Amino acid sequence: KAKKKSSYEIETLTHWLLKQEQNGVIDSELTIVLSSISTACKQIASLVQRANISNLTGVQGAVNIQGEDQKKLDVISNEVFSSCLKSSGRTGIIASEEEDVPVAVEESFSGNYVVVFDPLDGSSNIDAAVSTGSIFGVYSPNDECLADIGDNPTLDQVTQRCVVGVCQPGNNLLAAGYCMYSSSVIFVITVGEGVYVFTLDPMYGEFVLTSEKVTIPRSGKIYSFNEGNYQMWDDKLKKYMDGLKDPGTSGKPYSARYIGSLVGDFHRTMLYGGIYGYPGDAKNKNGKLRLLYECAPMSFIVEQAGGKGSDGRQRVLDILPTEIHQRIPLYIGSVEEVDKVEKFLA
Ligand code: P6P
Repeated sequence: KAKKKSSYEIETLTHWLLKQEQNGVIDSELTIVLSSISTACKQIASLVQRANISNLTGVQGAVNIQGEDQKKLDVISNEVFSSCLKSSGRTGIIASEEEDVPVAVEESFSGNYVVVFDPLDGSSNIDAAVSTGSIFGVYSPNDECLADIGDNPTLDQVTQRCVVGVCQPGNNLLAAGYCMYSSSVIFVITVGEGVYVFTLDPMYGEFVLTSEKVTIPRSGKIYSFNEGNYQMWDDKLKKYMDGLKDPGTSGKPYSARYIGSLVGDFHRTMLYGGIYGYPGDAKNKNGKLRLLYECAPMSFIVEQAGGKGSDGRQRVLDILPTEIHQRIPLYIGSVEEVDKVEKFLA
């Protein structure tokens, strides 16, 4: 007889991960990697929520490989993520938005998973306390990429092998997720069997399961683009955008919602439906978002929720990265909405 679930029985992320392991969905090494990622997110959540108090707003005074001013919290969040992953002992290679090249993790003694992450996406919003987020993806260990590298490999040799180990298509993702630092701290994860949402209970610092097998509506009349770039878009995209504002037979045009923080805009799109887009434009033909640690993890999640992630022509998860910080245009959200923009762009 199935044990009756008491109404007070709450499922924490730790419970949930152990259940996935017991059910053979993930192995014990990956369980530890994902648990260490959730620990990093809790630490970043507390740093973000106290940023103004502990004087951690503002810039670090350095510029990252993206040519963006690194915020103090960008650097600290990257260190938090890296050290949590290294101390897990199960991570072989990490690739971060904040690191010029992938890093081979010395401390790894088993598992050797490849973890890609943007430790604090949307950090330009921190000073105004607008939602930000951490995004991550986990690939299978790529042992052969560091095998027979010889006794004293040069840094270049190791780096080259790591780039090979990291550059995998999103189809290879074993797990992906994000943590949104907003009015509440929301941890979203998929290990390939649906999307699960956990909310941080600050009373005892645990992520508690609040939604399971989340599905995105097939359509939605919310669009999330930075229309400030309209003049630089190609005519097909302008036509699509103009059409969204036409009340048409329904008498109601689409609504525009744009936070300027991918995790916030994506999470709302996944729950309410609609489309988020960061198109290429005349100045940046590949747009702004990075394939490896922004577009691919978000596309894995949205597909697991029954949605679609495209670069305007093809499925994001089919794209093989050729370099770790490569950018692609992104159109992601409800199937019918992404289909619609693809038709205009064809
Ligand atoms: P723009 C934040 O810098 C980010 O990478 C995403 O989180 C966000 O969606 C986008 O860039 C905002 O870019 O050009 O509209 O300010």
